[in-house]
Amino acid sequence: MKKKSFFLLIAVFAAALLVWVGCTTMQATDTAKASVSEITTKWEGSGHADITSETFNHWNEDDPAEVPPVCAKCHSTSGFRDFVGADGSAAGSVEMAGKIQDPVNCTACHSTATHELDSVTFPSGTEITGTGSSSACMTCHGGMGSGQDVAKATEGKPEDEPIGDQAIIGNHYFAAAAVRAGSDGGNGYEYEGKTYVGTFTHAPGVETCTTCHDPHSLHAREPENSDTSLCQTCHSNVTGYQEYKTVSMSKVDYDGDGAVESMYDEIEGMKVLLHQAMSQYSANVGDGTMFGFYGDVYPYSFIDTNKDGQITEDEATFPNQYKLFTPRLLKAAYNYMFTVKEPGAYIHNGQYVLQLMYDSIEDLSAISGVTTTGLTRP
Ligand code: HEC
Ligand code: HEC
Ligand code: HEC
Ligand code: HEC
Ligand code: HEC
Ligand SMILES: [Ca+2]
Ligand SMILES: [Ca+2]
Ligand SMILES: [Ca+2]
Repeated sequence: MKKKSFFLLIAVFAAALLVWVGCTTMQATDTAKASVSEITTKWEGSGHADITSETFNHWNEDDPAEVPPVCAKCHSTSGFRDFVGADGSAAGSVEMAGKIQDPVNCTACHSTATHELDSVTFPSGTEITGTGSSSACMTCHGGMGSGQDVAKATEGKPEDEPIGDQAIIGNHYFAAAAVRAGSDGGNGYEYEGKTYVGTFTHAPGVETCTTCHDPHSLHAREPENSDTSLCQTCHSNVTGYQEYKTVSMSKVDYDGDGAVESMYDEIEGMKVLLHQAMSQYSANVGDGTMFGFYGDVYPYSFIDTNKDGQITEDEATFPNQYKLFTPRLLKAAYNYMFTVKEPGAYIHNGQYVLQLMYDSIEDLSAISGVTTTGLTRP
């Protein structure tokens, strides 16, 4: 479908929806409701409406050109409606392949079935209930894997011997809900004998996906009748998204670089240390082939051919994939990717990803030589 006619269709549909939402409204408020055209404009500018994104075009060349049921829940509106049962099929499962170029439109989130949705089941198998209007968000942003997949792949195997032809395990992309839920969701690789923080509830007024994110623009909400940003009420230096990365509440030097920095920078520092630990560990086990991670190129896990501790573009090629994971390295790499592929982790649950990375560094330390001395575990 042409982009223009697609948006026209959305506009006509949106008008009808307004009446319907108006009659059935889930959360009636005193504040004047945003007009449907305002809502539609906001939505059009969001990633959910980006009909050109790889996310909605990845299967175009397949025969037949459709999104397989296992991917359709999050990669098409038709698949999401199938998942919630809005298409008359069973709820909680996807029966049919999804449509290509079918981004997250109004009818994904606005159906009786979606409005009634009040829980989410994470890939770990853990169910969280009472999730209200954030349920849809959490369903698509809950990720595709969990620490349990890593546990299964490593169970009973010697920690420091290559498993053999083992690719990196990740939990997919933008899994904000999985990170935010912390150990309540159980999606990180949690080491035995350690305890982990649960859901990061943040502060009153910004406790859920939909109180913090405008569900249509996806940006942070703009409080009504106020000149301040949603964040500024509590973080006085934050006037817009440029400053999110400067917020520092905990005032702890987690990464041990001698400076108390923002949560964002502490996480960045911990990431660098964990990458160092993983590459030095890999050089000291098996045949010494060095591992490195490169987030921009699938499958992200590569051989560091010149052993300089980083993967450059020339090394990030599919044939140069690293598949010599030992159980210990596979666990650490999972936690690393869990953090890297959720760029908002510093807002959604910084402490959880710091704990996971700290424990990964510690687990590798005897062989990697990178220790936790000077680091602080939240
Ligand atoms: C049907 C699945 C689905 C649902 C439901 C969903 N999302 Fe998304 N979301 C996606 C996909 C897919 C992307 C990536 C879009 C792209 O690549 O253009 C995305 C992107 C985003 C982004 C990144 C910013 C942007 O503009 O791309 C944010 C923030 C976001 N979603 C928040 C939310 C919130 C909040 C909700 C609930 C109100 C929600 N999502 C519900 C699938 C979903
Ligand atoms: C639980 C929801 C969910 C499921 C299930 C899911 N994805 Fe995704 N996927 C997402 C979200 C959210 C994004 C958006 C991330 C972004 O824009 O970077 C995404 C992005 C992608 C991308 C684009 C990555 C990029 O770098 O732009 C590809 C390719 C992809 N997924 C493949 C798959 C495949 C293949 C399956 C099925 C085996 C699948 N996904 C199942 C949620 C999901
Ligand atoms: C990713 C999910 C999502 C998508 C896509 C989405 N909405 Fe919404 N919408 C919500 C949620 C959640 C609310 C609940 C109201 C709130 O929390 O502000 C809402 C509220 C509304 C309301 C009530 C307005 C109000 O101020 O309470 C209308 C009307 C509406 N949406 C129309 C639309 C239209 C039209 C589209 C498509 C252009 C659309 N929505 C796309 C999630 C979504
Ligand atoms: C109602 C007050 C309030 C609002 C609104 C608010 N925050 Fe916070 N924020 C806090 C408090 C309190 C903490 C510390 C919570 C804790 O550690 O338990 C915090 C922690 C954080 C952290 C982690 C920092 C650290 O060092 O632990 C980040 C990042 C953050 N907020 C960003 C934001 C952004 C971005 C917004 C706007 C979208 C926002 N906050 C809105 C009160 C608020
Ligand atoms: C305290 C406010 C707040 C809450 C609560 C919150 N987010 Fe976010 N989220 C943000 C901000 C701010 C960004 C932008 C981060 C940036 O640009 O660095 C963001 C980024 C994102 C992104 C974009 C890429 C990524 O994964 O980092 C997605 C998707 C997302 N949030 C989904 C969710 C979902 C789903 C929930 C509920 C489980 C949620 N958010 C809860 C404030 C919040
Ligand atoms: Ca179904
Ligand atoms: Ca520091
Ligand atoms: Ca290199």
